[in-house]
Amino acid sequence: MIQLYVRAGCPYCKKVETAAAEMGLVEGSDFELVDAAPNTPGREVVLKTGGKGMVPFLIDGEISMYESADIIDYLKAKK
Ligand SMILES: N[C@@H](CCC(=O)N[C@@H](CS)C(=O)NCC(=O)O)C(=O)O
Repeated sequence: MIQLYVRAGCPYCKKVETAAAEMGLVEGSDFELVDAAPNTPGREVVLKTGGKGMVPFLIDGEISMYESADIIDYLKAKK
């Protein structure tokens, strides 16, 4: 399943979450939200996979990306 790494208080994360909801995507069945606040296991995955401590971050199998606009485009295309 697509994993979307986010943290509380991140407007770019909220933008992606809102866009996903507007597309009709459902958390838990279409994608999984993972807390990637500093000092969490989710943040470790983001750093290890993408090399930067930045959210939102999407992982879908071998594909990963940081930019919220890219993530939204990816979700739209994949839908
Ligand atoms: N251009 C990026 C900006 C992402 C961004 O600035 N994210 C902030 C949080 S809103 C961030 O990761 N800051 C570092 C941190 O949270 O540790 C996008 O549109 O996704």
